[in-house]
Amino acid sequence: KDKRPSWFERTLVILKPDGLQRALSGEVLSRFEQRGLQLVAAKLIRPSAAHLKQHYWELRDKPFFTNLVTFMSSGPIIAMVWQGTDAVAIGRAIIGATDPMDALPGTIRGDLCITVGRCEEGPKEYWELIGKRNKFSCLTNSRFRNVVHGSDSVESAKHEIDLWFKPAELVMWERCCHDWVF
Ligand code: RTP
Ligand code: MG
Repeated sequence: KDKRPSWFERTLVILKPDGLQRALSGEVLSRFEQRGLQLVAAKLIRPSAAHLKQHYWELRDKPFFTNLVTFMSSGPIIAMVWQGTDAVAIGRAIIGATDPMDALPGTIRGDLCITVGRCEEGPKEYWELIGKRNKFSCLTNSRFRNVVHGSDSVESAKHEIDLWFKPAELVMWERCCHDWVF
């Protein structure tokens, strides 16, 4: 039986390449921090495609899988583990809906980005205008830019944290901060 207290729940959050390129790291970290989650691990890395395929393995049959992996490995990212009561659900609430067009104001995606998965739409003239040979050639550049990833369940959070961090990389705040205020 899992005897850990409720505040021990953890979620994996990734600041995606677009978030770093747009200098949104402070903004994104602030939102998790100010809500009251604790940062227990963080690293700036440029992940390999192989690593990202593992991370997004459940989406392997989706038509956008390859382009998602290419985009996510196109630059540095910040992988983080946030801890607190209902950290997974709170994390998803802070992040907002997958498609920024559906994300509510007040969420990261609702406040900080507009498009995802809409690049292939539009008239042929548009693609000629922007000099693309075909409508798919911009996929890796323009799609999937929704700033952050957040684990979607407690189970997948455990799996994802194991994938991105060694146990020793996770710090234990409760050992030094008994009177922490949320
Ligand atoms: P994430 O895993 O990145 O936190 O996003 P999510 O749970 O909100 O959405 P998920 O279904 O897991 O998709 C992972 C990422 O793939 C890209 N995506 N593109 N229809 C599309 O073109 C499409 N659907 C998903 C997004 O970058 C999404 O965050
Ligand atoms: Mg997901």
